[in-house]
Amino acid sequence: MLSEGRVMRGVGGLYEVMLTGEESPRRITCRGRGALRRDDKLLVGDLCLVREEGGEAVIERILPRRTALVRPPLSNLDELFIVTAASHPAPSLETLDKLTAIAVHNGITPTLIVTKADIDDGAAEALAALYRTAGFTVFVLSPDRSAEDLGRYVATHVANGRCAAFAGASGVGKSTLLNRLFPSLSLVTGAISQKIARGRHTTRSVELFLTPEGGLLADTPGFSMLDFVRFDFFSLSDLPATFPDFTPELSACRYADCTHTGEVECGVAVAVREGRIAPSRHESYRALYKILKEKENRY
Ligand SMILES: Nc1nc2c(ncn2[C@@H]2O[C@H](COP(=O)(O)OP(=O)(O)OP(=O)(O)O)[C@@H](O)[C@H]2O)c(=O)[nH]1
Ligand SMILES: [Mg+2]
Ligand SMILES: [Zn+2]
Repeated sequence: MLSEGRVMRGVGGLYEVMLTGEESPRRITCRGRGALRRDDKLLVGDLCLVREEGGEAVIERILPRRTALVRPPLSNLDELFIVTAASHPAPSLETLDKLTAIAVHNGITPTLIVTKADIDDGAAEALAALYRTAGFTVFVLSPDRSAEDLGRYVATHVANGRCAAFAGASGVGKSTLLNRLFPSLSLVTGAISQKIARGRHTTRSVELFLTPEGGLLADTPGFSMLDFVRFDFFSLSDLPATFPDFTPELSACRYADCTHTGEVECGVAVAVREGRIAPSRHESYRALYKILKEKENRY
């Protein structure tokens, strides 16, 4: 008999699956059948069919995925919490813009969390203002600020089988924040290096947790780079729609085939001049345009 479950974590070729078809969720350790055994075939978040036989559990099949991300490697996400520190480590606006773009492209709602406002309150508020202007929901946190608003947001948006992840650079405080929201998790956290002001990759693997509201939430290892040359996150023609703050400005472009990278009478450029779009958003867009254009020319 096959039972339906969800892959909660992968450990050395084995997978922890939460069986969902039963009255109370049960966790079992499974191996993947045949070709599914290869590391990149199964993703945390996958819904799958499991066969239990003679004391052994085998994942027979992956059910169709709604979404699948390579960074962080997770499937079926509904929400992506993009975590950045106000300082230590310094935020990378380009990485934030790439992550929001990837989420938007996949139909995943991106939400920004700015941590470490205690280290640089001004930087935290400036970052929050920038991304609120771009239309995203932003939470600003520090040890001395209440996490109640974020807790409420998570309780309502990550419930009843909806799936979310915390993602962002190493050392920004993803695990610290998850522990604060869900004290029973007791995730390991680590100090950032004094010398290079960077995290030390304390969290090593992606793992999903069940929330009290029946949602699924993942802690993920930090990453510093989203390599659009190496990975096909999306193509050049998809790019404009991944910057939703540009959309209302595009009707003002003089040319129907405007690339929004420097044409005269470009709606995006006008919006930057008039303060509706942050210059950094336009810079990130242009950087992505250049990479995707070169990539398109190469193939
Ligand atoms: N001052 C300050 N320190 C914080 C805050 N949030 C987290 N930290 C510290 O930052 C360090 C890194 O926190 P982690 O939670 O391990 O960071 P992470 O994002 O999970 O890092 P990886 O697992 O490596 O991806 C720890 O020493 C935390 O105590 C904050 O709001 N303010
Ligand atoms: Mg961590
Ligand atoms: Zn334009």
